[in-house]
Amino acid sequence: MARRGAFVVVEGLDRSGKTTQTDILRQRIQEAGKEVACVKFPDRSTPIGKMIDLYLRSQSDLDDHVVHLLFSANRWELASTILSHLEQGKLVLCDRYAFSGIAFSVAKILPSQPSLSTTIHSEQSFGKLSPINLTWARAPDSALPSPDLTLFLDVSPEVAYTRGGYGEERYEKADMQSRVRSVFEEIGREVSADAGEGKHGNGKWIVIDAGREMHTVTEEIWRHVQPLLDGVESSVGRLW
Ligand code: T5A
Ligand code: NA
Repeated sequence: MARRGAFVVVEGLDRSGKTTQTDILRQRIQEAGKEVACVKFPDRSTPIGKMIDLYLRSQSDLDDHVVHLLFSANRWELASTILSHLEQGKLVLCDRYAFSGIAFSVAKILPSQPSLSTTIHSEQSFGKLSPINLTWARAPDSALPSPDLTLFLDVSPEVAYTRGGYGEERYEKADMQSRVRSVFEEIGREVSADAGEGKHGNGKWIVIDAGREMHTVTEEIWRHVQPLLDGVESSVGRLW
């Protein structure tokens, strides 16, 4: 079987440097003579992406469940494009993916000092509508192409706060960011546990300390991506 391209996702908190690092990585991959296709979520250019953009800029208000489904639909809009790039042997580099979808939606319901594992798995309802828990949040992204590698750019909300532009959009508040970080940690533990048990479903999860100098972060990312430049033998997995 011909080798397909690798699917690499870059995740992290707001201002962790995802876009900066994916741009550098794209150039490096091209300099290495390999084909690369870049995607970014949310993709604000599609009709659904435009609704998300209005919401993020606080120009519209939407129910949390609705927003969650829009973010997921935005990924489904590009799912077949991602698959065809991979089949053509291109490495797909993706700035945020379903992990962001879960982390941000679930973080909204967490108390500031979360007793995380009970809260995010809880089915209980304390309002008119059930709050978004991990099980519900995962469902709409189920069966999307799963990444071979997710690089989680970890940065403390305090460091992120000092970086340009922080504070302009809906979720860019320190308490929200630390809750998002907790959910990402939980997701990372689960993905790593699955990989450890030999379930390849959701690929590998690597935490990168993104609070360091830009070029140090770049070099560490490159060490993980370089082995994937010649593609992957196995077929593309599906999420969860
Ligand atoms: N969201 C997203 C959901 O709720 N559900 C979903 O399903 C998805 C996909 C918008 C929001 O949507 C939420 C999450 C977000 O809150 P976005 O469009 O990706 O998501 O957000 P952006 O505003 O484009 O990007 P971020 O804020 O996440 O920033 P990046 O891409 O992480 O950071 P970047 O590269 O733009 O860098 C930020 C600044 O830091 C500097 C850069 O020069 C820049 O000024 N910087 C560094 N400075 C010092 N040291 C380093 N190592 C640095 N790296 C970068
Ligand atoms: Na970005």
